[in-house]
Amino acid sequence: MRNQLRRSALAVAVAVAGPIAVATAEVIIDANFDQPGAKLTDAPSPVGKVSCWTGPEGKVLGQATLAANGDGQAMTLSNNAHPASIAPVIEIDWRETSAANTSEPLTIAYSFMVPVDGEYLSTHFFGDGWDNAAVVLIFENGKIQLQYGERAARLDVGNYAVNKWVDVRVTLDGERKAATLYLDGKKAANAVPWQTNAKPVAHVSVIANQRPVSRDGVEMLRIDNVRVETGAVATTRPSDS
Ligand SMILES: [Ca+2]
Repeated sequence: MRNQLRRSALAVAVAVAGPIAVATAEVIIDANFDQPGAKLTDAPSPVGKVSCWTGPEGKVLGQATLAANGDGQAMTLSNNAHPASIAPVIEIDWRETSAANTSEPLTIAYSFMVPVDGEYLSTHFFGDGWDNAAVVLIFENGKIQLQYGERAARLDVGNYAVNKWVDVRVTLDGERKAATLYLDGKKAANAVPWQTNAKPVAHVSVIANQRPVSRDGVEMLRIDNVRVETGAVATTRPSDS
């Protein structure tokens, strides 16, 4: 009897002191641009920001501004770049936090809209560029593709309509070097391998239209509800877009 009691007490102690799976989600960036006087760099943590690269010194390729969008505001990017090969870029940056730098999954989400009717190309690098981004999301002429894995394989993941928001959500699994993509809350690519040369991801670059079309200050993209957090977040959260 006494032994049994001791065992029960021990079991309780083990249950309390044992490893407990705690969700350690850390929000790195959460920007919906809706606050009065919102700035491009708004983010809740000191480790992340959203900004715009407008071109090399002395050459302005475009600009990002906040525009009314439903009940709130969204970031718009206009482009007046020539030649076609260079364009302004929305940069979503965070420092290589403990999470970003380890194998912990990372989820990057944003709402994206193409306001251009006609020839269009916007590339979204989850990482540094064509060669060593983990994956690249491509909005081109009505189609959405995901570049991944070896030899720049591309997967058709959906279509977009002009002036219609698309909710993008990418979960990067650094341990398995795999990426899962959700479009409008639906799984569009499941655990595809990262590109071969991929490095740990600490920024996303969303590049404006690189197609050779007239760009005299024309709006090229809208982006809203930018959110970066640790953990594999699969559910769609309420959107203000
Ligand atoms: Ca907003």
